[in-house]
Amino acid sequence: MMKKQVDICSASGMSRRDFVVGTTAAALAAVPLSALPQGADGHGGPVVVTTWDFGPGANAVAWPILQKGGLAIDAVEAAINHVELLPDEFYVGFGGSPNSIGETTLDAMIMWGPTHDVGSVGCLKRVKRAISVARKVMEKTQHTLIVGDDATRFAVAMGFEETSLSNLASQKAWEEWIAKGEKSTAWDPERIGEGRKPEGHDTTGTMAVDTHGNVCVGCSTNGRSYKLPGRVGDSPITGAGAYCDNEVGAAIATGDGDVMMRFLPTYHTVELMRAGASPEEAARAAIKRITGKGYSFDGGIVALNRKGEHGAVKQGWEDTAFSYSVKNGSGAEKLPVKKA
Ligand code: SD4
Repeated sequence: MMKKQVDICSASGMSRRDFVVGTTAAALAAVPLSALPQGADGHGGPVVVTTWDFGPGANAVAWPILQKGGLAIDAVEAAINHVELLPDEFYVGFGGSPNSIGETTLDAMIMWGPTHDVGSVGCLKRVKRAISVARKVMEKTQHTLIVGDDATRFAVAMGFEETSLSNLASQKAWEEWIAKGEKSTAWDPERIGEGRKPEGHDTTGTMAVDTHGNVCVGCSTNGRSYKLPGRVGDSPITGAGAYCDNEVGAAIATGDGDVMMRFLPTYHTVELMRAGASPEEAARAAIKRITGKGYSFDGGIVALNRKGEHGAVKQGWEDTAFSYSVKNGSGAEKLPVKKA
């Protein structure tokens, strides 16, 4: 059985540099990495793309890592950590939207293109940097997904601090919601057609191609507000919340994960790009697959191919300005997302 990569490259005593050359640029393996021109195999790195309004800040954290020739996985983790630790961000990381009993729990996933390796955590409790715990699952275990209190125990064993994820904002939101005396939208059994939309949610998702042509994607969220305890959304599910293939590119989903995860839309998007679709065309087709079954939902898909082309579409979110941000060698932009 294949051993999980330890810290990506140390499993077989390779240096990180050897690992990157050996796994992602096999045809150029005899060439020292430092001698590789950027985009030697036609890839568009370095480039980084992040969802929602935290995109510019997250990309600004990832960019120096990519620019110096660092690995996409380090850039993606740093970008997502940045959002997870923002004190005022309500839908990602600590102090965010609570579940129906007032607890904030986190879902996160990281996927590393060169080895097609994944680490995820679902319903992670009392640990702040969910994406980094997910990376430990990937690097230190043979598993792909660890959930709940056991994910917390794993994180603590890996050296993460156990701490409350509540703050005044999350407590206040929960108290106000309880005071309204309404049942959570999470109790609505049917999402086909017009139903009550899930209350607030966002996911930070970052994908990058590094100077060596390695593709990586990651995402992190505290899921939907007032979810039932134990609920795990689409974000830590491979091909649902995020997906990448080193030969093709990556995609990230955000929105109503309870519906979207039924269609593995990021896997679908990447496979359509493999077949020749542009990122926007692929994302649109993946969204249309969901609406084609009669679902009315709010959500979006952002895609990046390994050439560095990007695109996104959204469904619903009539009053919500969904955007994504891109940083590459030509500059930085924040782009509004069109309807599918
Ligand atoms: C979830 N997809 O847990 C996430 C939340 C999200 O925009 O991305 N909302 O369902």
